[in-house]
Amino acid sequence: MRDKKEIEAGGAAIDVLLKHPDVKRVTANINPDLTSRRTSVSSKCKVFTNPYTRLVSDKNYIFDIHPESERQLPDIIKNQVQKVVFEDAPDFEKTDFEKGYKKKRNIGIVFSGGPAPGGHNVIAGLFDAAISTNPENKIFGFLKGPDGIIENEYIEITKELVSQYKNTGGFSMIRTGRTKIDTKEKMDLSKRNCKKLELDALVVVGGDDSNTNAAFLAQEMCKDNIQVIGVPKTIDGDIQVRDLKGNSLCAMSFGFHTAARAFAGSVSNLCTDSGSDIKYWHICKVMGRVASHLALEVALQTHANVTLVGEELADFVDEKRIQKAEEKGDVDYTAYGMTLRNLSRMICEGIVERAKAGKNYGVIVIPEGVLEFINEIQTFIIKFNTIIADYNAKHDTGFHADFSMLEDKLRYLRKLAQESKREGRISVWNTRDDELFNDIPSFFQEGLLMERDSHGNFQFSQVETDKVLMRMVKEYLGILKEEGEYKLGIEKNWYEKTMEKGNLDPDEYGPVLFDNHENGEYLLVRPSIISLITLKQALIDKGLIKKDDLIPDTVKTIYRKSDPTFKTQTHFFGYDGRGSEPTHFDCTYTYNLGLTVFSLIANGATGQMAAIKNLEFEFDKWEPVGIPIAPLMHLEERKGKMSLVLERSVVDLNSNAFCVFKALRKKWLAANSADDNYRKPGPIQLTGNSIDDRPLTLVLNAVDIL
Ligand code: FBP
Repeated sequence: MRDKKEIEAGGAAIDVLLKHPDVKRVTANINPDLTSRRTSVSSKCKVFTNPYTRLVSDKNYIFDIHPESERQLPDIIKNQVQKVVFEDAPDFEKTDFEKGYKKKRNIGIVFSGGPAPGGHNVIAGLFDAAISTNPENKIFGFLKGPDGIIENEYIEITKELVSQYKNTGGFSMIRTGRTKIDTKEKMDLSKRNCKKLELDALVVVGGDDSNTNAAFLAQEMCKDNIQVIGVPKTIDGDIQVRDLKGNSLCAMSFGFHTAARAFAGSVSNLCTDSGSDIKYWHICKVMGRVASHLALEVALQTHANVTLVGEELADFVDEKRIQKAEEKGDVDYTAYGMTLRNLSRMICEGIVERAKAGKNYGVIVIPEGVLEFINEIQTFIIKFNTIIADYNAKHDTGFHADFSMLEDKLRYLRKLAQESKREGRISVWNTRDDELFNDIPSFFQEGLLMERDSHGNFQFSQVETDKVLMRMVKEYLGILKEEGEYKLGIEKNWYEKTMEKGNLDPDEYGPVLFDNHENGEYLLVRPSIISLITLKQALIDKGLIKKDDLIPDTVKTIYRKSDPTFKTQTHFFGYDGRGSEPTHFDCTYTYNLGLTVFSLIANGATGQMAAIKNLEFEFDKWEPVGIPIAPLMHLEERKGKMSLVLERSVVDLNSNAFCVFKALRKKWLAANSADDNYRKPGPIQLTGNSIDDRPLTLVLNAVDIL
């Protein structure tokens, strides 16, 4: 054994230690798991086993085309769904088609928006297809997102790079960014740089905003013969495409499965911890800027006790408030949606029910974007988007630069409200808005007023939604305690044993202490007993002790046990899942997306989004397609004005996945003496039993019971 001091002092011994093969092996960046990931070969859809593919337009898919889309995207609006098929003509290789297919191409690719596991495999698939078709083809990766196109920053993708990053998570190979190419100047620079690189095609791997960008780039670069192809990326799962008849063309964006599985893994571990230590409620906020697809999938994967689904909350109508208002003859039907107060009460119901069954612990899943579906908050978000956009349109410096402190922002809002009152005009911000907003805790006010992202989206991930909600939950639980409603059920056996140990008769005290002494498995202290004082009074009233006696210690112990403390641990799952190593599903999906991209390019498509149809079924049913982007667009409020954007897909409350969740959530709440129903999704791996896993949401939605 070497002298420890010698090692710590950085003497000669440390060099010897660092050179030891075991030390080298365990401190290397590369481990066996990474090596096997990098070398794992993805299966190809059958059509890609052929050297060439063709595109066949399918007129059966129809979309509800927005007139604004027709006006702004005239050259790509008539695009149709294209199926990738293989050519089997015997003299095929001698045709012009082959020459066109094999011609030397330069293709640029860019990642745009948040990372999503599987992106590297899109590049790998595109690279492999391009090089195997013509070894002279070149793929260029624009660096750090759309800024790379605007600033002409790129690298050439090589075989070595592809092997280094294949099947690994993140977008580290070329990085990503959120810049939007939304001005003439940025568009001109992009076009100039694509031409400088002699690009035949540009591939935009991104979410709804980035595919919107892809459509505008396709329109703009049509005349220059530069094709633009989009790829549906986002862990949020909100790029899902169906035609007007409900036919699914893209059941899920890539990255969703991995992120959901990563979140579910952590949430499931917390379920285990919570059920072991039985003292915490774990509050798990999971990413998903708007839609609650990730939260729903995590619920299906883990059976957490309570999961909120934003889309369901948006559907909520407060009938009681409507009735009260009707009685007063004062009904404003737009003002009876879900409020933060309603929501906190709904959460409390679950907590109180479980407590009655002796369970003062559990796991709650909250979607990051839940506020978007809360009527009162959404109104604030929309109003602020408009106020900030109006201000920025008139000032060189911008709203956030001019009003850096919350106080400054509030003062500006107050000024707007007072102006509108003084001038007696309808304004986006009036004194009532100001009053309501001033009731909100300041950290939350700050969150609602913070800077929007480059696409004008409200940055939900930066707001401590969970903190806001939990503060309200705690407050309401306090009220319920005062009302004697929030009590921890006492196990009958434990009660009897404890009383006998304290030489007291459980049957004598039981009816005085508990509501359900006769038949309860978990005994509930009477609602009128809410303190030691009220406890003593109850014992005196029933003659169990005298006025001057003390409450027996055993009875005090039992009472204290029935008085729950609501202890929480909050967690945010988002960036971790975005950076996770992709699942087998996402690896295969994205590699085939890359192959599809090349087929679309080699066959002259532009303004299309590469997709794989039938993802919800087994791999041999997967069908690569090109989906026209322009017909999927509609008008939405962005940065305070209506803009043409790709429509996001939110959770369908009639889908099988949601209906199953709704039917089983009482079981998963497990507010009874039985065990919890937690499910363990297992680790993310490329091999093993789970390799055929796909999102449970997709599996359920594909079940046909008719
Ligand atoms: P994309 O839509 O670009 O895929 O990003 C989605 C997302 O991961 C959301 O879930 C989250 O709200 C947001 O990115 C976080 O953004 P940022 O990386 O800017 O913090």
